[in-house]
Amino acid sequence: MDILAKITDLMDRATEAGVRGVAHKTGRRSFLARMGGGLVGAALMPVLPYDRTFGTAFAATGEDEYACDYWRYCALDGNLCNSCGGTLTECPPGSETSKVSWVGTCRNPSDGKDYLVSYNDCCGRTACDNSPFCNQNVGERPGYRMGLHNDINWCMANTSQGYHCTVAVLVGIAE
Ligand code: ABN
Repeated sequence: MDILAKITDLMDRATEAGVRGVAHKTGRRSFLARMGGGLVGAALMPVLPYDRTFGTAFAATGEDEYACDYWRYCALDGNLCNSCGGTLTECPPGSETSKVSWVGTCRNPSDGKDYLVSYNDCCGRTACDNSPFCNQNVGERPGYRMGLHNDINWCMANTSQGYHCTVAVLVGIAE
């Protein structure tokens, strides 16, 4: 075989290997596999949770979870933990959740439903001064109506009773 024939043979082999590689990647089986994956993904799409209001519920109500008039705080008497290094539902570092709490019923303006909200105080630190002291009283009654009054330090049953702030945890839908 002369040198020209050898070069041609080499080029033939390289081309064949390349074409086989492409055929393998874009072959019928891999096409069907990708189609199958796509179909399963498309079938699952409707059951995945997502904000079906596309953010308009929040925009429409203008709710601000750092303000005392946020719907979930309708019966919250205390400092907002999300302004004190915690979140809406979690105590700031160094404080612990109260063992007892006050439960209010608040209407969520974005779906019109009434929710049970547990107001737990966060205990074991001095009062947080980075938040306004909120005093919202939907459904609350004067102090002589035991159990219906929210102006109480709920850290009373904890070892460390210093009051820091209050979280608002959704615990159910009111029937
Ligand atoms: N639940 C908050 C709180 C703490 C101390 C006094 C009144 C209210």
